[in-house]
Amino acid sequence: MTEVKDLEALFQARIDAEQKIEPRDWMPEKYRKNLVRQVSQHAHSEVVGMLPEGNWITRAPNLRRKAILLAKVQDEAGHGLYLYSACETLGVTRESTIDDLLSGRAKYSSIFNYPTLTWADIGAIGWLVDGAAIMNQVMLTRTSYGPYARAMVRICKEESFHQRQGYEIMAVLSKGKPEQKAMAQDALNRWWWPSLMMFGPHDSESAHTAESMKWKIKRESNDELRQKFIDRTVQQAEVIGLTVPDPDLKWNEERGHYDHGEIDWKEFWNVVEGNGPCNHERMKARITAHENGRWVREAAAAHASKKTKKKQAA
Ligand code: BYC
Repeated sequence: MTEVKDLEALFQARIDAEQKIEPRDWMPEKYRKNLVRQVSQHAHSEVVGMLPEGNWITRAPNLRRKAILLAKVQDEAGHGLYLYSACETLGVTRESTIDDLLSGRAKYSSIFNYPTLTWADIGAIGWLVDGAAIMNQVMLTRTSYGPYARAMVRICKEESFHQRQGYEIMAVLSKGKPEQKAMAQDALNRWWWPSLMMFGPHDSESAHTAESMKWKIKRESNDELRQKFIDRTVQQAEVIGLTVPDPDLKWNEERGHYDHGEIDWKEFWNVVEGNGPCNHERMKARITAHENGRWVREAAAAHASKKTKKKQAA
């Protein structure tokens, strides 16, 4: 009989040879659990992520903006669905995964616990939040687990459109009246630091990075991705005449990167632990939506069982 140690060595050899791991392949239990953790948190983030922007659908400034925002929010729902499906291929049911979110056991991205106070926040979310998301997710199109990698290909195409539409909102506001430019700057001021927190703790504090990199679940570390995001976004801010709210931000010729100020990790962990400005509101909205959808799930299940019975009788 093959020993677990041998199976693990074979598994690692497949990862090193860039072969994709598929649902029926043998995998170490820790690999499976790590993926369920990351993919389910990712799915929850997509679904909870609909709430801050959904808040502005009825107040979009014109029909064009409203249609774009509606489409974007629907895209996020779709991303959640692909990711819940990818999770199911790892042997967990969708019901139990969603239950973990609604009972508060599961995490979702800290960023969605901040409020959207003005229309410029919709621009800032697209530009910064989707911008940070795509920076992190492009590497996930090459993640070692097949169903997750394939889901990420489509998600990234859509996120890239989201990022562009957010940047365009910010560009238009920045060229507008002084009040509009001030609104765009205020949104950048409030979303900048929370966006940097999306990448997670520093590598030295990150519980999962080393193992996830060994298994090629992640291909770049939290700090590497955060740095890439800063380098790219600072230049985009300059182009539209906005100022990144970090007095320590400075181009470092030697490193070929921007140096930046320290992130407030106390604020980050406070939000992750459920005490951010909107944590309670977000959970309440998800629980209400789940309750309101109960009759749809029951009707769909009844219809499916009626169809199965008909087939069996035939
Ligand atoms: N917020 O060991 P670490 C989107 C947790 S949605 C909350 O570095 P890892 C979008 C982490 O879970 C964007 N918790 O973890 C949707 C861990 O706790 P546990 C979401 C965070 O997994 C709508 C602990 O801290 N993107 O695109 O190696 C509109 C230690 O962290 C956060 C994804 O989910 C955080 N920000 O690295 C617009 C991408 N950061 O699990 C946009 C997939 C860390 O031990 N996920 N934690 O209890 C990943 O790439 C990785 O999971 C992370 C963290 C980079 C986020």
